[in-house]
Amino acid sequence: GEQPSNEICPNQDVIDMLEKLKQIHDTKGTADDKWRVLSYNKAVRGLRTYPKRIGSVKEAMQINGVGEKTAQKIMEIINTGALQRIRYENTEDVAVVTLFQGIYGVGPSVAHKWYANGCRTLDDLKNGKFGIKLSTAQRIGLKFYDDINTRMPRAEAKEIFDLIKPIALEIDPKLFVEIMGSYRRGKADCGDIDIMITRPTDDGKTHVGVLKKLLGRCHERGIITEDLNIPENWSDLENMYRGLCRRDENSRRRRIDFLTVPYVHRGAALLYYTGDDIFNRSMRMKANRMGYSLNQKGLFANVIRNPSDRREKLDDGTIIASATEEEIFKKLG
Ligand code: DCP
Ligand code: MG
Ligand code: MN
Repeated sequence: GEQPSNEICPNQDVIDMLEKLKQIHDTKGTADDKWRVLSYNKAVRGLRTYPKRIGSVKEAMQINGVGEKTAQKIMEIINTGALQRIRYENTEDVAVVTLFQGIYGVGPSVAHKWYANGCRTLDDLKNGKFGIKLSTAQRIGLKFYDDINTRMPRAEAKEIFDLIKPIALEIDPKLFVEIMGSYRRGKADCGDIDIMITRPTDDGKTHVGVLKKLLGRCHERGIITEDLNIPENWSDLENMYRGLCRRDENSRRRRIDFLTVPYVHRGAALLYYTGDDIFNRSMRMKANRMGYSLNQKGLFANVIRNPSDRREKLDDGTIIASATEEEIFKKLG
């Protein structure tokens, strides 16, 4: 389940320390760091449900997702109350780079580049110091830095969704409009609002054109306030839009994403965009173990991959489930 349990975790101090180390690796963002983030994620998952205080490296290694190196770190935390690795990894750039990565559209590489150029504060960026040029989206991200980095209560996500859904249905009553992401997982607060739009095609029509119209009307009504990423080709069945919205003039700005997909892919897309990312990874692994391949378009059989680079598909295979989540779950047993 997604919600934290009410029971007290006997290894909470260990989890907190590993999360801190994970955060540092996430900020550094090299390929190695990314692997470490994944591995600490797995370990923390296992630790959360482990019922008693860990007493040895050997015991720690029995926990799902905990390897030898992590087990040693766990015992270091338990025995000393600290983790030397955090001090070693927490170089002076980490705080600044973390700050910069809070700007919409800024990832580890840009944040490190700005740091290397001499930038240290958001004001340095606002004032164009050190010759740094911001993209339009980054400028908006900087302007609404606090709003964008504040999660909203799920009630507010619902209120905003309830404003937008009727506007969409006004445009076309046959639309399928669904809220996804953390809201659909039942989380108490949401980083953004993720909305899917699609439409059955049995009458020969599609949802093409709806998103552009909807965004226009939401802008007119002051619900959407800034665009961050606009689709390149409005005539595609599959589009992604990212922007900012607000419930009313007195509310904070909130991040909002719209996704349009072909109707036949809605189940796979719902599954993927509801997540979370760790759940998605396990689902893809489960599919792979059964000889299938799962992505946001569907579940595929007979995909042929390049043996020397598994990421490259030599044959897309045949789609065996995609319209509903139920059929995907069924095929995966
Ligand atoms: N997703 C994913 N891998 C990514 C990014 C996203 O699998 N790298 C999927 C799972 C997410 C979903 O897309 O749950 C929506 O992405 P969000 O970034 O909106 O994340 P959430 O809605 O889960 O959380 P938040 O409340 O922070 O928005
Ligand atoms: Mg979200
Ligand atoms: Mn999102």
